[in-house]
Order: sequence, then structure tokens, then C-alpha cells
Amino acid sequence: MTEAPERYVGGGVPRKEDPALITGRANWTDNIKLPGMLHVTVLRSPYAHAKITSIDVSEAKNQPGVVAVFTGDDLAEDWDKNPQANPAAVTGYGMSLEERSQQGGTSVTDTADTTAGQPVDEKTRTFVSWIPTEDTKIPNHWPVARGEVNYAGDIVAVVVATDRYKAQDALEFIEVDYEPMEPVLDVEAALQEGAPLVHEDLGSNESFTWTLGTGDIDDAFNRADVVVKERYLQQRLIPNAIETRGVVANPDPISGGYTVYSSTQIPHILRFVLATYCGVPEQQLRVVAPDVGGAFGSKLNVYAEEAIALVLARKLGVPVKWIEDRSENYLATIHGRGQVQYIELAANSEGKILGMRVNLLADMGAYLMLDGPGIPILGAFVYPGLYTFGAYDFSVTGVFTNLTPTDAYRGAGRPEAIFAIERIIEALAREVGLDPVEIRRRNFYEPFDEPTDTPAGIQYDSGNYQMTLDRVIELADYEGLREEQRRRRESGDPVQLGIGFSTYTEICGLAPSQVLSGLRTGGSGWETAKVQMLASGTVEVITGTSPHGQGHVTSWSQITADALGVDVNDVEILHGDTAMSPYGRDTYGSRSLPVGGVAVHLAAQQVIDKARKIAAHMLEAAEGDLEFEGGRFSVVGSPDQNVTIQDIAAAAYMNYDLPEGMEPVLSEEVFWDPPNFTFPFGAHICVVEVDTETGFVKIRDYFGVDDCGPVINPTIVDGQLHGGIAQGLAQALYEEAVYDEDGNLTTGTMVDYIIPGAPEVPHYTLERTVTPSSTNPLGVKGVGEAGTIGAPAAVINAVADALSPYGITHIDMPASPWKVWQAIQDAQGRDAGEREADLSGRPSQTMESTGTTEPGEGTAGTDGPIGGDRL
Ligand code: MCN
Repeated sequence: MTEAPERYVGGGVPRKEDPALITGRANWTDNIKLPGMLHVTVLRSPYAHAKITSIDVSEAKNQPGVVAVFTGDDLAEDWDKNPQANPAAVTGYGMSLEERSQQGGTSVTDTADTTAGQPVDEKTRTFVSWIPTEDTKIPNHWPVARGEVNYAGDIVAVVVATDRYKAQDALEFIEVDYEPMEPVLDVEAALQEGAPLVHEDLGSNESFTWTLGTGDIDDAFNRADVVVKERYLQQRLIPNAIETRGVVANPDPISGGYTVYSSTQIPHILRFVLATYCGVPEQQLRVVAPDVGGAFGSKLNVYAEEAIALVLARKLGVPVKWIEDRSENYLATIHGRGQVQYIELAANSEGKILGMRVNLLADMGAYLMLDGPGIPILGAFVYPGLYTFGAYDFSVTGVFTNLTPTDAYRGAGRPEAIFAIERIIEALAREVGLDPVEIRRRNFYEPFDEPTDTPAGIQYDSGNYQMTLDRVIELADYEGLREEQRRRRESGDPVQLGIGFSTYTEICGLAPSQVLSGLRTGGSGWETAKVQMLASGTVEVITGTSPHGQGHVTSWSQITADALGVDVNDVEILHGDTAMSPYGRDTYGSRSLPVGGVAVHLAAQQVIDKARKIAAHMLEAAEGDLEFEGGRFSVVGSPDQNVTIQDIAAAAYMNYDLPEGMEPVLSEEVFWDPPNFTFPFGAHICVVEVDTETGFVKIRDYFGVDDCGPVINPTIVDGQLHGGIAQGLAQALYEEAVYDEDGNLTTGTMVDYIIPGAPEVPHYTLERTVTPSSTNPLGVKGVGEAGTIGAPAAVINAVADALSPYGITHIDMPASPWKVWQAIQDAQGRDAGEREADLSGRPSQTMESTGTTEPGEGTAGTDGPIGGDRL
């Protein structure tokens, strides 16, 4: 134990969690081996939509090592075993169990009384928490399908065996007869009259329609000099955490309870939903998130396999393990995005926006997942972006398809929103003849440091948008880039330069419970922290957040060490185990620092408040005469009279001589429910080189100036931005989940689904400005998703900018070489002919042969948009 030499917050303290992670000492779910543990594999439907006419598991049961094989019907009664009224489990949830069951939704939380005598298949079983409207249609979601499969990947049978390989081999011996049905694959077609239905019993493919409106939208459009209208596609993306999903369920024969270890980002939410879904009393269920190798939102869910593992552990009385393989990850872990966006701006002739209409079709996939319906709703609040105007009209329709269910993927609704506004603002700029910078400047808010009303009916916490834009323009040498672009255009260089802007904000730090209740999220937004000083003077912090790559152990240690004036290595951060922290709202929506980290700060302040009283008692001084610095209370004017916080912790622990009536130990717990969300913002410039002969897009430079308020750990924030931007440019140029006409995923491996590697990711030039949030005492804003939210529009704006001389204004994401090349051919009235397959967009594989042309090197053209006939 040492005294803290310096202030840690704002310094690049190396991540404390990394040594274990990079030296093989991490504890992944798949490392867990328990005595007598059995292994589970699942058989998945090869059909997107089919009736199951029969399943024969007899051969599979006879395979070596197989202990049991179950179909959906075999397990139908098991979901309801031991159902118990569990009122404690609903704490913090907006609706009572009874209300939820009455509207036919959410996890099966019916009490024993209400279920008595009711056939199990008459109830709606579902994992969904966020039910946007009262009349939301919620399909039955059996963990193991019964009678019908609704996407290629739906589970139809489960094998339990003595080892994973035997369980896997036995799957081949299960005979399933399917009667294929017409699949629904497209959200626009799904809503057409006479379209096949994903769930016939629901009578429609529409799950819900949610709307938001402010101001007089018709008046805004009537008054407009200019109206621009666009349709954008947000392709489906597949989250690729390094560690796939996995779960171990362990029955405890002594307590009668269960421990579930899961590679999850939400141990607390998982505990509640699993308990209610599977009828396990919540107090008898412990959930542990061991080391978790990334999630990006995909582990913000309660999955069928987690419920299956718990129910099998209960049925068989032994621990069971299920580990997802990468192909299953692609099929059965949620997908992100999947939206069609219709957006319209009304503006005056000077380019000042008057109003905005947004209408979305959001692909829910086959079932409603935990927050699936809420994802486009999160976006609704930031479609207006950094622009202030008078009228806004938003609606989203959630649509069922026979595809993998969708839910949160890094950014969750906000990358889609910022993409749409940052693309259409460029359309408006073209229409009124303004530069992309000028159109933004004319519509920005003036700098503000107090909550400020927005067109979406919420309040942004603080912002200075002009400052980030001015700085990024300087960093990128915008004038110089335009000059280079002009030279290349004039010289007919086959490699054209594109400069793309994106200025973004986002709604994060999820956040005030009352607002979440109004949005019907089914969850609350507080976070908790307990800071306790041990007898030896070291510190334990128990947090309700659940990091899975974000470095909370380091950041929370910095906050605590600075507050208490102790060494950063004397602080231990404990997380991810509901036995240790029964309360917590976990990690997602870039909430952990603005909610959980702030809770740590507040709890530490309470420890200091108590310590001050003890110090006054020990030093026989008035509390008001004490100052606290560097972990030491001293009497103002008599610095020799002092006592360290460690000595106070020891005295508080011993309880020999504390102030009258004071309880022993220095341990304080705080529950912090913030008054508002946080709204980080930034300005990005992407510079691309587009090879007009091949369609390849190379990102040459990427500049960003981001503002997430005061920074706790700059190295971590840099890392968050680096990874976030990489995921954003991946959507813009590379990634897409593609299905064939039967609903089979054709990008089912990492060969077909292009994740950018190091060669595809450019060098980033990043800077930050600091505009403190008015929402919390640290002034901090979240940053975990910012890069992913800002990047896609910057990249596509750059591609469109490079191609503007052809009259090309848009390329759908991902802007693959094929799409770019095709657009150039179309623009020139050429028949591109048939080409078999799309090409990989990896510049590492393709641009080398093309090379780039230095300014002025190209051949001057005489005709046509760029370099005339050469193109
Ligand atoms: N931070 C900081 N100063 C700030 C803001 C943040 O030092 N002003 C630090 C925080 O202390 C924390 C980290 O940055 O260590 C991220 O904090 P925050 O923005 O609060 O985000 P969360 O911790 O809540 O993380 C969630 C966010 C989301 S929603 C996704 S998706 C995502 C992401 O984080 N998934 C990730 N980053 C990821 N990083 C990794 N490695 N793996 C994932 O799955």
C-alpha cells in the first residue's frame, strides 16, 4: 500500500486488465470445467420458414456418449417447472408481471396461480423487454422450436453428451421432416397485400408502429423553398466478437439454486429474465459474466441457448455447457441494423432546415429479441443531428421477416440516424448550392452548456459543434484537399479524391429511469457502486457495470484513486457476479462511465465525508478546519496535524473510538439515476481515393475531432474511437449479411463476410475538445459508440464526393468495388454486362496493382466528367 503520487484521471494509466488477457490468464466461459459436466449442441433449421412435420431422435440417442436428446415438444413442460410468484424480480420494471402477461408479452412471468391448468402452448413465450406500443404484436418464441421454424438457424433439437464432439456428431443422426413455406425476406415486400406471413397467428407481418412528432410539420413543408427526399438502406450487419457466445449452467445440490456462467454483457438483466422465463426463483439464481471477449451489443440479450442450458441443468441435475461456434454465431447471434429509411428535409433557399420527416421500416427478423423493437426508437432522438429546426415527424414500423432476429449492434439506431441526416444534408447542400461545411454551419446550434431543447423533444446536455468542425477542417487541411481534388479532376486522374464530412451527436449514457419507462423499455437506468476501504487501507469497488473490453477496471480505479488519494494499484474493481453485486444495470448504450463511473465517484465522495468526521474526531479539530489532499486530512494552518485515509480506514474497521453513534467501517453504496442522457459529439473527415477504372475505394486518411467531455483515460478513449471508427467504415465499405432467395445466409463465414483487417483501416488523426456534460458531476459523456456512429456517413459522403463529376450522388452501403464500378458505368450510359460475383473491397488485395497517382500525374482529359474518354 502506497500513497498516490499524482492525479490519475486524464492520464494514460495502462489498462490493469491487460496483463491477464494477453498472457493466457483470462477466464473465458469455455475455460470452465466442472465435475460431471455434460456438453450441449443444438440442431438448427436449414429452412427459413417451414412446418416441422416430424422429428426422429432415436438414432441420435444411440450414438456414443449421448446422454439425452430433446425436441421442442419434449421440453415444452420444462420451461414452466417450479414457477413461483417472484415479486422481487420485477423491481425497477415499469409493468407488473400481471400487466405484462395480460398484454401477452415478455418473459413468461405468470405466477403459479395464473398458469394453473393452462396448457403451456396457449401462452406467449418471449424474451422481449422493450415493447414500444400497447398493441405490439409479439410472436411466441420457444427456445427449441415447436411445430414451425421461422429462420435458418432456429433451434429444432438439443443433444446432451459427454463431450462436445460426440454431441456435435450425434446431430447428424436426428431426422427432421420439414414442409417448406414461403419465406418473407424483405421488409417492403412483407407489408404488401397478400405477402406470406412469418407468424400466421399474428395476422400481419407488422409488429408495431411507433411515432414521434414536434412542431407543425405540414407548415414547415408548405413554407419550404426546397424539399429533398432520399431513401437509404441500412444493410444487416453481423457482430463479430472475438469470443463467441457460451454458457455453463451449474445446479447446486446443496442450496437448490443454480449458477449460470455466460459470456454476456448483462449478468443482472440475464438473471432476471432467465429466472422469470424458466421459473427459477431469482434469489436462487446466480449469474456470473467471467472474462468476456467482446460483445458490441450482441451479448445484450437473453438467448434461447442460455435458457436451454439452465433448464437442462435443472432437468439432468448436472452442470451443462454450450459453446457457440463461429458459423452458429453468424446464424443465431442477433444481427444489427436492417432498416429502410425514407427521409425528407424542408428548407428555405438559404439552406436553413425548417422541418424533417423520417419514416423507417425496421427488420425485426423472426422474433422480437430483448431490445430489438427499441433500436430504431433510440435513433429517433438523433435524426435531427446537430441541427436546430422547428418541426420533426418520425415513425417506425417494426416488420417480421424469416431472417435472424435483429437487436443492438454498436451504436444501435444512432449510426443509422446520423448516416441519414449526414447524407441528406449533403443533398440539401447540392440543391441550394452550398459547400458541405457551410450548410452545416448555417444549421448548427450556437454553443451551449446547459440543457437545450431539440426537435426530437429531448434536451441535449451541452455542445459546441462549430469548434469540432473548425478544428477538423484545420487538421485535414481542407483547402489543400480541395485543391488536390481539383487537380486530379482536371488531369483526368483515374484515381479520384473524395472528401466526406460527418458531424454527429448521439444519445448515450442510458439513463433516466423515468424516461426509459415513458419509452416502455422494460428496464431502468440507474447504476450502483459500492466503495469500501479494507482494514489494511486498500480499496474494493463493487460496480454494477459489466465490462467486456472497455477497461472499466482501469477507469474506475483511476476515479477511486483520485477521489480517495490512494495508489491506483491499491484499488480492486469487482464486477460481473450477481452474488457479489445483486444490483446492477450492466454495460451497453455507452452508459457505464456517465452512470456507473459517476456512481463510483459519488460513493467515494461519501467515503470521504465519513472519513472527514472520523479525522476530525481523531485530530480533535472541527470538520470545517480540515482539508483533504493526497489521501491525507490535515488541519488548515497546522499541516503537521494530519491523518491518512488508510489510518482512518483502520480506525473505522476497529471501531474502538469512533464519533458517538457512528457505524464501523468505511463502506458506502450509491445508486445513481441521472437526470438526462449524455450527448457526445464530433466532426469527422474521411478522405478516399476511388479508382474509377475498378471501383475500388481506399481510405487514405481519416480525421476526427470528438468531444466526450472530460476524459478519464485518454488511451482507452483512443482505443474506443479507433475500434468504433473501424466498425463504422466496415459498414460503409465491407460488411453485409446477404441471404439467397430461400432465406439462407450466403455470407456465413469470415471468407464471405468481409471484416476489415489492419490493411483496410487507415491511420487516424484524432483530437478532442472538452465540453463538460451538464448531466453529471464529472461532466463526462460516453464514447463507446461514437466512432461507429460518426464514420459511415463520412465514408459514403467521401465516395459520393469523388464520384460527383459523374452526377453520381449515392452508393448504397457497403460501397463495394462492384457497386461503385457499376454506378460509373450506369452514369456513362454503358452496359456493365454480367459479372458473376462481387469483388472483395480489400485494398490490400486489390489496390496495390492499381497504385495511386500523384497530383498532376494523370493524363489531361478533354471531354466528359473526369478526364473525358479515358473513363
Ligand atoms: N471513457 C473515458 N472518458 C470518457 C468517456 C469514456 O475515459 N469521457 C472510458 C470509460 O471509462 C470506459 C470506456 O471509455 O473505460 C468506455 O466507456 P463508455 O463510453 O461509458 O462505454 P461503456 O463502457 O458503457 O461501453 C459500452 C460501449 C458499447 S455500447 C459498445 S457496443 C461497445 C463499446 O462500448 N462494445 C465494445 N466498446 C467496446 N469495446 C470493446 N473492446 N468490446 C466491445 O464489445
